[in-house]
Amino acid sequence: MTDHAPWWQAATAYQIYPRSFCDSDGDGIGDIPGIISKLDHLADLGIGFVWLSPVYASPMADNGYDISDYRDIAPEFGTLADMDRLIAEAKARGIGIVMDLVVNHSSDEHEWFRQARESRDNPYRDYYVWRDPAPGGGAPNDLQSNFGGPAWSYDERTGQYYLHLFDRKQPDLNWQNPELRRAIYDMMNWWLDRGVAGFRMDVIDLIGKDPDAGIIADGPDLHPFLREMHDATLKGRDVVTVGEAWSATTEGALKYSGREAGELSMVFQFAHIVQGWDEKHGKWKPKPFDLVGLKRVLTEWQVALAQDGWNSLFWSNHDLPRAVSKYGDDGRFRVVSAKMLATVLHMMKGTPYIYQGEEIGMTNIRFTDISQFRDIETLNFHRIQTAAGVTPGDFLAGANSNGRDNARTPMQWDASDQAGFTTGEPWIEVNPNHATINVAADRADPDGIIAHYRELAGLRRALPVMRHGDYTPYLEDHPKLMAYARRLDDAQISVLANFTGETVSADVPEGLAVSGRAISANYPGRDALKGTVELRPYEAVAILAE
Ligand code: TEU
Repeated sequence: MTDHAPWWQAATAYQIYPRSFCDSDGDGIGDIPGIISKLDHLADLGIGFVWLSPVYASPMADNGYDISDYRDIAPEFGTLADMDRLIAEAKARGIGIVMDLVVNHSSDEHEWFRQARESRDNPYRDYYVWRDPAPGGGAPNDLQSNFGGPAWSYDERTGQYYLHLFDRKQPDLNWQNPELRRAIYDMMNWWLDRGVAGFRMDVIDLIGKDPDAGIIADGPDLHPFLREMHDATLKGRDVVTVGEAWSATTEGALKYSGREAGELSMVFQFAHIVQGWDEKHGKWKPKPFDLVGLKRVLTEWQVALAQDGWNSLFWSNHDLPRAVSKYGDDGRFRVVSAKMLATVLHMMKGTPYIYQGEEIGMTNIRFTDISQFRDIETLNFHRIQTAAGVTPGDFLAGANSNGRDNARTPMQWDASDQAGFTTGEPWIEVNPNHATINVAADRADPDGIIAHYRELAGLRRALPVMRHGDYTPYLEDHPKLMAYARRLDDAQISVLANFTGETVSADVPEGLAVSGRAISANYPGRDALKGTVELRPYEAVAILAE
């Protein structure tokens, strides 16, 4: 199995949010030429493939997750020629470009939807989900949008409601229509023929929905559609596919990513993230960090996908807060805790995803006024929460702790005015801490966070035990430490990490005990785990048995 394992199991992935990565022309918005100018940074990190958030033509209601033309590039990001150049330049550095495929919905400005809303008998009408008003008037049912408010909007002209599980500018596509499905597969093949290395599939667990029955995620047609898609597009191509699936269970993940499933390479699921959200108010209400709960979920997934299927490993993405602010310490112990999080995550089994800026320990931003936020989800919730009487202070606490703009402040390249992101006015504020937290400064430090990530990517390529070893957790009820071992044949890696800013002493459990070589560490001088150990603040060590 290890010999014939697919390339993406040895790869480290990197997510780029193009709007916030690098601006080449001074309009304050990141773009494709900007990305090309930074490919050496990714090559140096040892990245195998990039998940590129959407760059397609879009009115940008949701920063590109609302696509108006699947076969063109948004002018603020560049041109198709730029995209071809990005694919080629990345490939020359051994990096694949994975496109974000947003096909649960399109933009309301897509030609399909413009046509569809013309008349009830327009040939494109059935590309979207239309329903008559309820018998007494009003929406067909009480389905709610993920961005707040009803999931149905009324179309005056044709007298019906259309479904949108996100913003009203993001009408849901009707996957029940075989012509729509064919049009999507053709478009996917068009990109694959252009040389993309695969797709990250946005909210793919929603495409099999049955809105009349109130079934949204994991609908009855989900897996049949994915198998059909696979046969029509992916089959026989050596590409990677990552399905975003908030609803996935461990059992479900095997349906998507099992060897025989014929669907996707892996799912990108959020059980470990949601575990940290408030039961009632979700992410908008901060909840104290619970390491035991976090470990329980991580372990559950490591164990369930040990024999078959494949995990995505991540702390953060463009929808989530910054890892070091959420799970580490973004003050005094920022650098060591960023490295600790990297070691703990990358030593697990799966494909690790670095979200842009994580490799330099970028932090959440603290906004003090609603005018500073840009995200459509946050702005919608602000309206709803304000109407419901939530105080500005409580709103800000929630938005600053879990809001999506945290991940979207510009990439911090250097200490200059706008962090080297743009020569113009950035579309969202640069974090003031860029004066000290930036790529140039971190890179200049041989002990920097970048160096730590580079090392981890190299180890993943080099060590079969890191890619394919099984996973055994230790100290599962310990509230401050995380511990696990990976084993393959005679090889073993033992990982022990302190999630607090205090020194913690612990007795090393028998199975974890090891002596050998520290292959990933954030403090010098530990080459064994034995007897009683004292872990320094946020210390993490991975030891390869010798
Ligand atoms: O996100 C899916 C999604 O459900 C998010 O709205 C999520 O609930 C929220 O952000 C929690 O933090 C995907 C994309 O990743 C996101 O950027 C898009 O806005 C969304 O789909 C719609 O395309």
